[in-house]
Amino acid sequence: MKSYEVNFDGLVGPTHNYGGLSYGNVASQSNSQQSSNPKEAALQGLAKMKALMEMGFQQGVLAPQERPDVAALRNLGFSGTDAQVIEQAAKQAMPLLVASCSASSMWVANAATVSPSADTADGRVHFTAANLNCKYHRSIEHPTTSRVLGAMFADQKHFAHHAALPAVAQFGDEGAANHTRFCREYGEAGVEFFVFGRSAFDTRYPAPQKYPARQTLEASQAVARLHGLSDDGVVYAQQNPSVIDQGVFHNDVIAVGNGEALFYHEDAFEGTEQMLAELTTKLTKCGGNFKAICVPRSKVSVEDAVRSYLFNSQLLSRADGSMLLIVPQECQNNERVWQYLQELTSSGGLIREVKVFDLKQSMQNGGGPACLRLRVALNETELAAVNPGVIMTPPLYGTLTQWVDKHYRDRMTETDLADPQLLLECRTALDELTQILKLGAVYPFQIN
Ligand code: SUG
Repeated sequence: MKSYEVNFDGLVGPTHNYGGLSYGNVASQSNSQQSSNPKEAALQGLAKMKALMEMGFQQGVLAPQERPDVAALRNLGFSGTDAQVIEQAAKQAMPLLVASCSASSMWVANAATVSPSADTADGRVHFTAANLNCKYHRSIEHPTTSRVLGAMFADQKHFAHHAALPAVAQFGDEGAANHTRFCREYGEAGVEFFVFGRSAFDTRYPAPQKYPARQTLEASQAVARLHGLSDDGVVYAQQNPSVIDQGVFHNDVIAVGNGEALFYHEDAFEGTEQMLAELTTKLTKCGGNFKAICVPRSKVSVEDAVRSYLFNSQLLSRADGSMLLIVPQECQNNERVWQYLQELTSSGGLIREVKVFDLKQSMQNGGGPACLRLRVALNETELAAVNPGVIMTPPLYGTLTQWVDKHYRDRMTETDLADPQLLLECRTALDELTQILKLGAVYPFQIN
C-alpha cells in the first residue's frame, strides 16, 4: 500500500504578535514589542503550503486557536463580560493579556507527538497532545489542540488520541519538535527518535545552566509507552545542554530527520557516537540503512545555526530518492550558512536541492519552516480517513487567502490586544474557518 508523509501546517492566527514570551528563544526575546503583521504572517505560511502542494507533496492545514483566550483569563480571576475581562487584564496584568493573545499555536510541530500505525502495538496512528508546560502562553494550547486533532483525525479505527501528559515541569513535553522518525518507507516500521533536554528524576544527566530544558526524558518515555512503541523501535538521546544555553530551545533548531537520514549539527547531542550506533543498529533491523549528515562547527557555528534556522528546515524525499531542504530566507542572508548549503547540494550527496521561503513574520518569534508543520505518516487507507476539509487543494488555498484578506489586520501592537473589538473579529473569523475546514465546534466560544 502507498504511504505518505503528510505535512499539516499551522495557519497563523489573527492575533499574531511579538510578546517576548519565550525566555530561551532568542528571536522571541529580541523582537519583543515590535509591531507585527498578522495578515502577512498568515499569507507567508499559506504560500509555503501552496508551494509544497504544487511540488506534489501531501499538504494539510491545522486551524489556529481562539485568542484572546478569555476562558484562560477567567481562570486567573478576571471576571465580568468578555470585554470587561480583557479590559481588567489590560489594566492590571498586561503580560497575562499578552500571553492569552499569543498566536503560538501556529507552531504545530509543538502540537503533538505522532506515531504512525506501522510502529504502534494496536496498528493505529497515535497522537499525544503536548502539554507545553514550560511557558504559560503555550500551556493553554493543548485542550483546543486535542479537539482540533480529534476533528481532523476522527476515525477511531485508524486514529488514537491521548490527552496531554500531567501539567508539571517533570513531564514537560514539546511534541514533535523533539521527535523524529527514521524508516525505509513511511508505511514500514521505523525507529522513533526522542530527544530530551533533561531528566526530571535522574540526576546523572547534565542540565543547561542558563535557559530551561523544555522536554524531559520522562515525558518522552511516557509518550512512547502511550503509543505502544517497542523498545527496538525507539532511541532516546539528550540534547547537548550547552546548545540549549545558546538558544536551541527545541531539538528541531539543531537537527532534522527524514527517511533514513539525520541532518544535524556536530554539537547537537550528548553521546553522539553511541546514539548514532544505536540508530544504525535499530534501523538496520527495520530493513533500513541509517545515514548521518553532520554539519561541522568549523563550517556553521551554533550561533549561525540559531540565527539562520538552518536545521529548522523541512527535509523532504523526492521521487528519485534524493532529498530537498526547505529553508527560511534567513539561511540565504547568512553568508556562511548559504556557502555551506551550496557545498552540500553540489557534493553529490543525499540532499540535492534547497528551496528558500520568506517566513519572516513567524521567524521573528523563533518559528521556521519545521516549526510550522506537524508531520503525520499515513498509508492510503488512513489518508482517506482524514477529514477531507483539512487537506490543502488549490480551491482551499484560494478560500483561505480570501478569508485571511477579509478578517486579518495588517498591524498589531500590544495596545491592539486590549481592543475588545479584536475578540469579536477573531471569533467571527474562526467561526467561518471551522465551516471552511469542516471541523465542527472546536473553540471554547462555540461549545460553552
Ligand atoms: O515556543 N515562540 C515559540 C516558537 C516555537 C518554535 N517551534 C519549534 N521550534 N518547533 C516558542 O518559543 C514566542 C511568542 C512570543 O514571544 O510572542 C513563541 O512562543
